[in-house]
Amino acid sequence: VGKLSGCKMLPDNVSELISKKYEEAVNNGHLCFTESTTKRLKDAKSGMNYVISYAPSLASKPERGDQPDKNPFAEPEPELTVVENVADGEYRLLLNKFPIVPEHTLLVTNAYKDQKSPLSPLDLMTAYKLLLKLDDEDENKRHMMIYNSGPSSGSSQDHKHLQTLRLPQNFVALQDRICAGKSHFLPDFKTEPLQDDKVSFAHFVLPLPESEEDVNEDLLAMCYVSLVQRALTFFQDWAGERPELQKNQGYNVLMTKNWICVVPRSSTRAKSLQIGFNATGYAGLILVKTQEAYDEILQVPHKIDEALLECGFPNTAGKKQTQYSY
Ligand code: B4P
Repeated sequence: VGKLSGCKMLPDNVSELISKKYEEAVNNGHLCFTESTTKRLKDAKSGMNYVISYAPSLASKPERGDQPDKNPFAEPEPELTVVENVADGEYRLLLNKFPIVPEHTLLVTNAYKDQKSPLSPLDLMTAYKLLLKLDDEDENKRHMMIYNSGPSSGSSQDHKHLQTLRLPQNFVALQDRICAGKSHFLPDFKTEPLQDDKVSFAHFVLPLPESEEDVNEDLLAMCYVSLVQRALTFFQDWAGERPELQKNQGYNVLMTKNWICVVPRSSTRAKSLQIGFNATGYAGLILVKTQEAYDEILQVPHKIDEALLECGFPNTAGKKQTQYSY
């Protein structure tokens, strides 16, 4: 288990620590990696790139793992613990016990916090620092942090956790495309966050500063708050038609070194394709567990866009916040 020196957030060699712990956990059976068939697709209509991971064996997995009533993060398994004290004991860095991509990690709060609680400036900064340490331009390795918040966001565990996973090699996510060539900015009454009008679902994106020295807790918190505020507006706006959304306000946060994105969610599962999405879906990474859904998607990739809309809200590109806000 890695130890921190001084008041550093994460050990310098955290990437090596993850690889070593992952290999050990796979070998000693503490981690259940699920094999999947992956297929890259492009939806010509929305312009979205997809990586479909087809894992039929997950269809029979119980939704909350093998012990549904237990909080797995109250006493995490030592065999999955990579760093016990992250950011002065605020978090633990754990390996995901049930990954479909290798070395998928979870930043879990040590004290119990609710997964519905907003991300704190320290949550955001710790995740950003982890991304900096894991990304490797020479090796073409990029990672994404995701936070599934609220019951309609795809989360299955209520103890606060931020996930970090490696993006597929050379994958261009929707957010990469809309941030290309754009400099960092904060939205104000004149400027809205970026949103691609070709996809059907609402998503709010901000480019992060190119230089990591310009990124700090305050900046990340301001970006996050301005994006979440727009997501909350949707629940307010839809209160008449879908009153249950007021109680179950769910959204996804996605962050790479280059951008941060918030997606308001209206449900976990799409009835159309019978598939569920967590945050990864809104970057174009789609986990499929049934042959029926897999076949339908291969035939008509655009069905994913429709399913993502079904689980989100309609795109508001081109509209000022005042036109859809309370
Ligand atoms: P949540 O935010 O609550 O839920 P989730 O990631 O959507 O995964 P879920 O559990 O609903 O499973 P799903 O079939 O969608 O995160 C909880 C996390 O804690 C999960 O990662 C879970 O594996 C992990 N966990 C549970 N018990 C644990 C324990 N005892 N110790 C350590 N970790 C524990 O997805 C199946 C798997 O594929 C999940 O790992 C999910 O994160 C991953 N996944 C889903 N879509 C993906 C995609 N497009 N690309 C790559 N990975 C993807």
